[in-house]
Amino acid sequence: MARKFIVGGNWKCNPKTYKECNELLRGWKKSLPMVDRSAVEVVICPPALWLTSFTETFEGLGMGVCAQNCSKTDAGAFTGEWTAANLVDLGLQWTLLGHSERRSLYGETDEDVALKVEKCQAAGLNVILCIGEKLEEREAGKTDEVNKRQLGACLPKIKDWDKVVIAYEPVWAIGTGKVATPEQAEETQKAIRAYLSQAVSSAVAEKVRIQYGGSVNPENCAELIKQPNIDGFLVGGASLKPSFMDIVKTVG
Ligand code: G2H
Repeated sequence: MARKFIVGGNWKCNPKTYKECNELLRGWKKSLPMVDRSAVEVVICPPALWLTSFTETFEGLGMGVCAQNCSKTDAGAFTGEWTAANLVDLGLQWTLLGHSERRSLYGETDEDVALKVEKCQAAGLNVILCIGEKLEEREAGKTDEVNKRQLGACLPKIKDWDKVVIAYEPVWAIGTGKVATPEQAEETQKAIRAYLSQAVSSAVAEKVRIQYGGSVNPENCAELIKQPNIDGFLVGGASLKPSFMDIVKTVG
């Protein structure tokens, strides 16, 4: 069965005001009739404070709402955290996990990410699981090794693969304007799929969707999406612009 494309808009800690969010959404509404949403699933990841403010608007636009993170614990004395079950209780269906900014700026380890995956699986929450190598790791020929390590830590926790999307995001391409070439992204994503085939099963490898993320924009997305192992994108900076819809249209 063909994999349905999926595009995520990761707003990170943006925009600066609620008003700007509304303006962005108003602009997107105008482009909507042009988008074939049967061909592409779209999920938007606003900052946590606004997750529920826009649920109706996003749903009206045919888009899912996605948190950017969740706790590795259950409820308890964990100031500043929210659980996978909290997200489900609010009617949300998605969260990102393991984004490289969480790993590098907030010290999240492979084990932390695996625990979070476990909580999301238990709560029935869909996960976009981010993995990817740093520049020095790519230059040392360790790209596949890093991806296998980050993904491998999570494999024992995943029982329901229908609730997992993988986002391959080379760290050197994130927010730098330096996008991976279609050949680089395809080669790496093909290797991720081959690893899943060997470590889990060929059926899982065949059905799991793998996004590419890192400086995707309306100009470079058309060539990337032609690659057989690229099933969509996780878009950061370009998802804060009206032209994000051009990416969605290109994919769909
Ligand atoms: C990678 C990506 C979104 P950007 O972080 O997850 O951001 O498209 O700005 O590189």
